[in-house]
Amino acid sequence: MQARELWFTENYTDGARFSIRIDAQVYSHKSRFQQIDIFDTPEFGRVLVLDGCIMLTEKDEFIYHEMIVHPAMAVRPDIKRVLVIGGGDGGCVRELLQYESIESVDLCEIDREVIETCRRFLPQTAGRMDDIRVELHIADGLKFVRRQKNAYDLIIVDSTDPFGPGEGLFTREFYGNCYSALTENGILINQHESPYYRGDALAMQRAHRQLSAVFPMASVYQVHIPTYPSGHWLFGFAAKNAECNPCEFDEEQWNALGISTRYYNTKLHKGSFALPNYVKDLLSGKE
Ligand code: AG3
Repeated sequence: MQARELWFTENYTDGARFSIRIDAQVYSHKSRFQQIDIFDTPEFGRVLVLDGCIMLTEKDEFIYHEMIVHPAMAVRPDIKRVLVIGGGDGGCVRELLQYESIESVDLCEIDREVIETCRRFLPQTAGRMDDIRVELHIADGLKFVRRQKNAYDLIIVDSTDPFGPGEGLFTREFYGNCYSALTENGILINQHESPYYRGDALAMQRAHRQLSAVFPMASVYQVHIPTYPSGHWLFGFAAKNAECNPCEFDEEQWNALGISTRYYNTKLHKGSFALPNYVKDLLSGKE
């Protein structure tokens, strides 16, 4: 008799889906905010799924977490105080802690159960959240950031898609509060959705519009993440200083830090800001 195969499927659109074969369902629970699932898979290792959307897999999370952290750190090596909003899996925290120059990392995650679940089942990302430099805040990022003024050199918005608990993290009001929470030359990095499928592209256009309304410099860079819709994903890079150029930085200085990365390097950093024409058109509102 043939063993029954189990598959997890994320629906991308009415006409496209992505499936991964499952060895075992490790955890499944509905928290106050969302459905949390963990699977073991032969192709991607352990996988974290929130509300039916893949958040990370052990095999490709390094791409996302390196690229959401290192470009800002290369451009502003003097960053000392960092706020991560979302990011309860700990992947951003792990990458940030590679910098000895960072003094504190505040992690503001709305769903305590995401942190607890990742600590239990995903040590690869969550393993460094107990570091002395890290402070956990279980709170709504929207409200948390409203109370901070001139407090952070870098804010990283490591959110879910703009539905459910992540929705408020794509609004102009939120970006405005981030602006005030940042120090003078502060930088905001956010997960900026995909330009490819229509629904994702609309969300990413809206995010760019709202960010550009608040920050004098709002740009976008791209990254390849095999387990996200279309594999083509964007991050936003916004700065309070209009003169900030995310492609102008001292490559040698970053390389001398000896930070270990499997995806990021300073040449790729520069290249990732070169965008396809259709993405440029989407961003300028032409498409
Ligand atoms: N943040 C979620 C990215 C969006 C994925 N979307 C999707 N699969 N439809 C990931 C958090 C990793 N720290």
